[in-house]
Amino acid sequence: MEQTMELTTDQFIRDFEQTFNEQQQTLLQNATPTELFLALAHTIRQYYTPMWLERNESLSARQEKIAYYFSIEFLPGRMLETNLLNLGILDTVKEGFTQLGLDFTAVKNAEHDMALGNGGLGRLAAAFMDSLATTGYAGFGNGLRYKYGLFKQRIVDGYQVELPDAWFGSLGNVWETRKDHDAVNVRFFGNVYMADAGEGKLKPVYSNAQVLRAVPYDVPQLGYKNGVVNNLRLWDVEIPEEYELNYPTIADRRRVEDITAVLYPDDSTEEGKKLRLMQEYFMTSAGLQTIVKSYLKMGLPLEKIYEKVSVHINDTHPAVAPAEFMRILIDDYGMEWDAAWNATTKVMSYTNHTILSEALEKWSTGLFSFVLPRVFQIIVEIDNRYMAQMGAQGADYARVENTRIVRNGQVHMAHLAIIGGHSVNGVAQIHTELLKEDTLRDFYALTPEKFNNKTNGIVQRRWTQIAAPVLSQTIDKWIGFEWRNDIHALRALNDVVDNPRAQNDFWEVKQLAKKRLADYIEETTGVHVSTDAIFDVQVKRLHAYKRQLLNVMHIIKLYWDIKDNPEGDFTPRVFIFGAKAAPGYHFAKSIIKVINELANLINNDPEIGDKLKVVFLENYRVSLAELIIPAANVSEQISLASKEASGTSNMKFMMTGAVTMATLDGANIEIRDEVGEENIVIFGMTKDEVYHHYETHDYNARYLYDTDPVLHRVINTFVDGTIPRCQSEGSEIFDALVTYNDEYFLLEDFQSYVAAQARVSALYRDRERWMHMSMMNIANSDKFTSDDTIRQYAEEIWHLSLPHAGRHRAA
Ligand code: 8GP
Repeated sequence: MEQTMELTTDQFIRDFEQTFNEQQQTLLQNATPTELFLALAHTIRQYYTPMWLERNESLSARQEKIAYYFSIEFLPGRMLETNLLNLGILDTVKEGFTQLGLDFTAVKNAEHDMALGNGGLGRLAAAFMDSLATTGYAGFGNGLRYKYGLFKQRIVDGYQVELPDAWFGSLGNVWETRKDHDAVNVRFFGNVYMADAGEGKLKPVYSNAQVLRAVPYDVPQLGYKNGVVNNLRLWDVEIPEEYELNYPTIADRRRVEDITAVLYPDDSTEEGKKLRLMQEYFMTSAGLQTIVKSYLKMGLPLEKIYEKVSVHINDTHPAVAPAEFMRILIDDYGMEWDAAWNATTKVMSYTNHTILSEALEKWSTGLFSFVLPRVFQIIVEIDNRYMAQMGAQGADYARVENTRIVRNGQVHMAHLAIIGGHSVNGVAQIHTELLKEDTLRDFYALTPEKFNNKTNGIVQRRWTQIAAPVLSQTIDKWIGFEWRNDIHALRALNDVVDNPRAQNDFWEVKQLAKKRLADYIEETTGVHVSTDAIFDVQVKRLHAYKRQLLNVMHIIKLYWDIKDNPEGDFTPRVFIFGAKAAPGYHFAKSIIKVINELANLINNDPEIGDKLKVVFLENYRVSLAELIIPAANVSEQISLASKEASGTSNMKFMMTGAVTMATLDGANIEIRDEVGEENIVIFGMTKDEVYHHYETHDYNARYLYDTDPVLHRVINTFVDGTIPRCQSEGSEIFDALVTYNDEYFLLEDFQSYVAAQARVSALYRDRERWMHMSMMNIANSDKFTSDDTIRQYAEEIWHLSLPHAGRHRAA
């Protein structure tokens, strides 16, 4: 139901000027974009604050069930435009700025991305926050208030250099509100023993524990034109006054502040591991403590907390939640074990985001029991009872053994999340199937009822109305405005995909977006790219399984094709990369170096000219994605089949009219099902073929290298000096591909990739055919709205009902 704020341009101008004058005490004309941004943000705060208060009051008055989404990452990017769009006043504000003679774009760009996340997982968490508010469900986020977001990437001499991302800077987070009254204490370390509590009960007694204060900062999450404001709660650490004497030096304090300093501190050392475990426990414990407190305010029995509360464990980082919840119920509120366990398993649910084993966190029992002694005791008890119960049910012994929480001196966090909850989901159909048949197969055999799939989604409003305003207007022109409120109305575009005038309009839209990106490329890299070329884009974290290197191998092949035959007929291409490599991931960084040196070689070769360009855009992040994605003709989604759990950028590219170059992996498969086989370009092995290689061990990369002359030449290019200044990186790549037998089967998929790319070139030259494909992608992208994904989570996992409309909702 649509409901926008009523705000005239004149009223906005008055409000804005008043806030500005109160805050900045200078003339509007003299203000920097940052000063204007701050004043605008504060104006908006005044608009949504009454809605926020009302939402909280109405949820507690009606005793609505609330789902809490626990995640170590949230990656909202910039919030200004989203907040304006969702309040329904984006156009009014833009108009107001025009009347004031101010540059809205400069002001919007003054906002620093809120980058409290790495990539897909964090962006999905942020998308879910938006969709929860938009669908109206009571779903709140729970995470950490990092002072530094994901590192800022600079490219120096072709190498990635990591700088701190001081997003918080001196301005702080303009959207947040500190909630002192909800602060709680969190305990680490020390010794715990059980003492007699009378009536035959025992209670834990702590000695020498470190007690830290967790203080929440709430960031409002606005629903799209519905007056709903949900809450993203980010925890910060402080030293409680009564313990200040324990931290006499600044260095002592810094060690505490480290808990909320950075996302994923380097965990290659024991100290680093300890810090990470502390972060995870800190946000989980603080969140759960306040959830129980606010539940009890309703005066309902604690045993029934699952009727009003769901806790979602986003990947394994908050997977200590079931044990901590047990601790709170038993130790802090005196509940019996069985009642507490019943409540816990009904409250908890878990999403897995990758089958890569490094993400299924494990802690050594030594470290875990040192940092969290009481929680460790509880985990051991959960584990023992699990064994006993499974034994009593006659479950297969080997399976039970494989699914234990404490095993071989390690605490398996995913196992705790699964045993301690009622739901496990993957993030695309193929991924969920793989969890069932491979990664978590023993769990699936023992408790199949817990497994379900929830294919990811994206906030389509951001990727069209905010990132691609001209595309949005063109959609309006052809099918009307309804799609802006009901994304499924976008399907009406199917009727015009073959209309030559519509095709022409959408072609022009893409050209404009390409021009915008081309200008940015020239400005930031000095490389001139022609918008007549195909813009072929791969933007995502750099990881071997995502196979940026396969893309590079194809580029090398094209390079040789042109060098061999400079006069040949060639469809020009611009290859655009954006990718951060994890700071400790050496091989990924070598790939970045090679891409940059290859780019230098190609971009400066006059014989190549505009036929081929390669660009690496540094510091890929949400706001840069908003510039890049709408400009793409080709979306590279080329992970080894089975490895990319879902992908979400694939959905954003599709929605803005790029054609996907895809392996049958993750959500690519579901994209194919929506657009039809002929409107996507598929290549490469299937997951079953990949698994066949795993089973038979028959893969021989060296044989392919030796027998395929094209491959041979391409791979030699890494080491024969053709690409200057990357000798050692080139040999690492050579070794990975040939000497160490090519873990991600690039050589096997190479020829099929090259053929698929040739098909793309031919298709692009047939503009009618290409525009048909491109528009089919836009027209059928509605399936991937995170609003629908979140509805499924709300209904099928969290069992929420839609809260009644508040005062701010239209009748
Ligand atoms: C990502 C998956 O790689 C991606 O396919 C998926 O779309 C996205 O999650 C959202 O579901 N996984 C991660 O970002 C991930 O596993 N990160 C953890 C290791 C930190």
